[in-house]
Amino acid sequence: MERTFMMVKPDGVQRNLIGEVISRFELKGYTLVGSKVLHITKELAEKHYSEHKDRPFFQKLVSFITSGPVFAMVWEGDEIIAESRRMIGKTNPKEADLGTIRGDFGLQTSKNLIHGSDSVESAKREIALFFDDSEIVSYEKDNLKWI
Ligand code: D4T
Repeated sequence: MERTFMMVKPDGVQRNLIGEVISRFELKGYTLVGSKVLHITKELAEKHYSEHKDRPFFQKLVSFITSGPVFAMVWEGDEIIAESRRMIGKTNPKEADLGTIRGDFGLQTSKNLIHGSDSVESAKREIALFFDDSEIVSYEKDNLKWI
C-alpha cells in the first residue's frame, strides 16, 4: 500500500471538478484518507514547487496556485503513485490521452487542473507539507478484497 498527495488546483476548483476527481479515484478502488479546502500561502507554494525554483515559469506557478482555493487530498492504494499519475495524464493537457483527467478537461499546461506526487519521496514530502498526522485517518474499506 502506498500513499500519495493530490491537489485539485484553483482552475479545477473553479470549474467544479472536485467531485469528478474524487469519483474517478474512488471508483478505481483507492481510499481517501485526508482532504481539505485551503488557500495556499506564497510561502507554502514556494516550498511545494521548490524543485522548480530556477525554472522560468516558477513565479507564474506560484501566483497561479495561490490565485484561489485548492482541494488537497491524501489517497491510499496499491501502487497508487504511478497509477494516479497515469490517471492524471501528461503535464500538457493537449498531449494527455483522452480518458485522463487533464486529457478530458484541460487545454493548457499552465491550467492543468490537478497535481499528483511523482515518487515515494515527493509523496512523503508533500503530505507532510500539507497535512498534520492528525488530519489523516487510517482505515481499511470492507470491500478491499473485491478490488
Ligand atoms: P504537477 O507537479 O503540477 O503535478 O505537474 P507535473 O508533475 O505533471 O509537471 P511538472 O512537475 O513538470 O510541472 C509542474 C507544474 O508547472 C507547470 N508548468 C510546467 C508550466 O506552467 N510550464 C511548463 O513549461 C512546465 C513544464 C505545470 C505543472
